[in-house]
Amino acid sequence: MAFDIDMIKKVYDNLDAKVTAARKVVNKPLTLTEKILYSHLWDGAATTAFERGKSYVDFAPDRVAMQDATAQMALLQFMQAGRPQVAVPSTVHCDHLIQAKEGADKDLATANTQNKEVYDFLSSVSNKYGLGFWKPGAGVIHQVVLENYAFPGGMMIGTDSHTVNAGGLGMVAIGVGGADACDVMAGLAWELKFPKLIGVKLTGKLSGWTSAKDVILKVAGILTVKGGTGAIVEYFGEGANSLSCTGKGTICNMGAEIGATTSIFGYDTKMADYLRGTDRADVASLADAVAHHLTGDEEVYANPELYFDQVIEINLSELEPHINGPFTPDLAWPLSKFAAAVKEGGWPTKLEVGLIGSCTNSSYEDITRAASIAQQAVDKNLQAKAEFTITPGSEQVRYTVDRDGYLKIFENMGGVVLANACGPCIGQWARHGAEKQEKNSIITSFNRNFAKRADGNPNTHSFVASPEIVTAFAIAGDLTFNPMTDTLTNKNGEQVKLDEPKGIELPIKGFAVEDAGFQAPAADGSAVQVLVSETSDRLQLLAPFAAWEGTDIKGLKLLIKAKGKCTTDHISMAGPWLKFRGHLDNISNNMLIGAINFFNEKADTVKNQLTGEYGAVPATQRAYKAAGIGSIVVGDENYGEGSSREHAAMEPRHLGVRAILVKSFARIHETNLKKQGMLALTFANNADYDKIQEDDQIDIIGLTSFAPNTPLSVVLNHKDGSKDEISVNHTYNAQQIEWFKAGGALNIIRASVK
Ligand code: MIC
Ligand code: SF4
Repeated sequence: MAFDIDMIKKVYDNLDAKVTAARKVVNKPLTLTEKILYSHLWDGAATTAFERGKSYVDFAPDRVAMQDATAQMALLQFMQAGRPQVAVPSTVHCDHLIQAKEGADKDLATANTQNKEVYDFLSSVSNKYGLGFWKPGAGVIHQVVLENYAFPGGMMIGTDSHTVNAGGLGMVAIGVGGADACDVMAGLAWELKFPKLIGVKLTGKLSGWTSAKDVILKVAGILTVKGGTGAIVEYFGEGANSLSCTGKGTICNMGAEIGATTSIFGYDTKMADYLRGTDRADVASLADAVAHHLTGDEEVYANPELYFDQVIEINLSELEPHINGPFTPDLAWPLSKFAAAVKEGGWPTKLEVGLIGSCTNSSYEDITRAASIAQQAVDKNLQAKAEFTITPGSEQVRYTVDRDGYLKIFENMGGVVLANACGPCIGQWARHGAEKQEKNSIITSFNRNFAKRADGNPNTHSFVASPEIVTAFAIAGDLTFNPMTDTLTNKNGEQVKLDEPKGIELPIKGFAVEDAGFQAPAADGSAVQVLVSETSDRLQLLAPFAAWEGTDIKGLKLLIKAKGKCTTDHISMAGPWLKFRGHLDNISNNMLIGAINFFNEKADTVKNQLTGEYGAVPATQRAYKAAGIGSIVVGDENYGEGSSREHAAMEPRHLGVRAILVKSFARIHETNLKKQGMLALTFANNADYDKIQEDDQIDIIGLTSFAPNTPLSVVLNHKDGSKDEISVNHTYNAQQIEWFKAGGALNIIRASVK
């Protein structure tokens, strides 16, 4: 930790000078977001006022966090960067690879055996290059980061889209692909388009059944899965100050679901309490001394419409609990309207499973509020009708809630406590009977609910809500139940009503833990060996991608024209595929298998233009690759929404796809494609999507004069001999064009090492 407190001191020591410099160039009152961004400029100099949504800016993040499923690729890239040690404090967290099946102990033991090779790899790379390593069972990255590393006014990048969770502790924390993390660990700048700013003013105060989760469920309904793209969401107002620090974390966490670059709250007493409660009184004192720089200027919050690009106001006193879904996190239903929506939508009313926990909702407060509902099941003689699981976010939270008797309460209600890991949230759920693909409903306190995500069954209707609402629904076993108004029949045949949840923000006796699961790196790691077996099917050293051939790219086959939602879960599915995250060739066998082919409305069935036959997407692409023919993928809006996994960009690159042409991209995915040397293009005219035909041969023209802000042309050579020429846009800046030419950003770093 010493390393950290020194780093935090340095950030705070420089803050005043940097904010003052920013004030001069921006020349108006500053939002919190601007203060943090300007104080983290690469080289430190705030020389110009950046244009929001336009200027590419180089930043110097304070730390890097990576989870096991993305760290493998990030570190395989870092190993090629030729650096002896990471340049900024960095950590690896083993959380995604643990499958939920029988309960915490057994599942953890199984994971340790099955993933041994990967854990050994991550632990030895961490040891060698100076990264902190959090062992399997220590908890989910974002909860562990909030408890140990996040600090107000800091900047962090992480190889996971929910890195944004640390905004709850006043940090600009942003999800990125592994290649970006590799750059920062190698001591290079990190580039981001200066974001737009959305202000959310919170008035009033939460009460009763409503919780912090409902704020973001409501915001998701307002902004939709695309509405936050390219923007940082800054929360403020008296309502914000009344929310617990972990509640703020929940709100920021799910900001990933509206595509926001990140979300943030200003430093306040709730954050100070949380820092002190998690053994960081030293950080709280340092933050107190610079508190005025750790929140937006008063003028900004008094007249937000003058300083933010968009302002939303939510009155917490009037906010209802929300339930979002199915299949998308932005379909927001206030509790009072949900039962009708379920009936109208024809969604299965019987609830099969309620799942609480995950990185989104695992705080002491969440657990105690949910437990106050679970206790009533016992006290009021109710039999929980649905199955119920709890995935604690960290060993520290698990140990503490166990000590304080809360896990017992869930067990008494019939709940199963799973390992401190992602588990069902990322499809690491050996759900009994899921293979039958029956239509069914589940409700979780997680953040994402895309088709197939939790259990691989496309017919599972997954809904997202707060832990206390999930618990109440699990007791009722019925999606049309409204705990605020309805009664339930207990074992004695009596009608009983659930009382409002009650929670405790921070443990009265303090947090405790026996073994948090942390392994510090060797002081000198130069002698540590990192071994990757050539015959491994889990790990594969990376071979450099080929550089651009220097000409326009012609004769590309259309691999797939994806229809509708195409998230990173559709492009590179998680669940059973997570085990191949360190082996590019093997994981490429899942490429786009979830995407729906526009021409036949089927998943994983595309026409092979060489044979005329229909086959799986990866196999078809491998056939093109074997024949030395490139291809192109066409997609719809917000392509690559969801996760930060760069596999969704590396797989097509590895298999020979040359370009992705879509109506619009999600931020992280677009950057990931650029980093890997792919062409990420958007239709200048969205209606041109309709011109793409199944047997098209496609040329990309203009590459020899590829330049920022200059569209390229795409020629569609149709089977009947006719042609369409369309204009396509891109957002490459000069540096990113160099990545494309070199065949990927890593090739440039590699060249600089030699
Ligand atoms: C997710 O929630 O989808 C994940 C799994 O945490 C991903 C990262 C990954 O794909 O490994 C994310 O959100 O970035
Ligand atoms: Fe893990 Fe789910 Fe959180 Fe992603 S969203 S980090 S899979 S718990």
